[in-house]
Amino acid sequence: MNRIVVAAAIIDDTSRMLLLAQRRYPPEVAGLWELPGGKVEDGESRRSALEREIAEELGTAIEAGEQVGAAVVLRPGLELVALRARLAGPPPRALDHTALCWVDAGRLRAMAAAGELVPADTAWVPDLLELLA
Ligand code: DCM
Repeated sequence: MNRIVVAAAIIDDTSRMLLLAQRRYPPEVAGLWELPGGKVEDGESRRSALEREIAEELGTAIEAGEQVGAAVVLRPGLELVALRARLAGPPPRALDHTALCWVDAGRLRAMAAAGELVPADTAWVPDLLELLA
C-alpha cells in the first residue's frame, strides 16, 4: 500500500507570498527549504492530515484545499503530494524547523536556481510560480 506525505503550499493571497520552512534534519537535507507537512495516518484524509501536521509543526491553523502540481515519488511506496492552503490562525512559528520565511515569486525562483530547496519540492516550482504570479 502506498503511503502519502502531504505538504502545504501556504499562500498569502494579499501579499502573493508563499511560506517556506527550513529543515533541521536529516543531515542530507538539513538547511534546505521545504513546504512543511508530514505523513498521512491510516484513516485520515490528506487535508486533515495536513491541518494536523501544520498545527504540530507551525503552531497554527490552515484551511487545506486543492492539490498543487503532480505527486512526487519519494521512494517506492511513498508519495509526496502538495495541497494549496490558506492561513487561518496566528502567525506560524518554527516549532520543528530551523526557520520560516515568506517568499515572493522572484525569491522562490532564485532559491530554486541556487539549489536551496529540498530536491523533491523543486518539481512544484513552476506550479507555485503560477500561483504567486
Ligand atoms: N518531504 C519532502 N518534502 C516536503 C516534506 C517532506 O521531501 N515538503 C520528505 C522528507 C521525508 C518524508 O517526506 O523523506 C517525511 O517527511 P518528515 O520527515 O517531515 O515527516
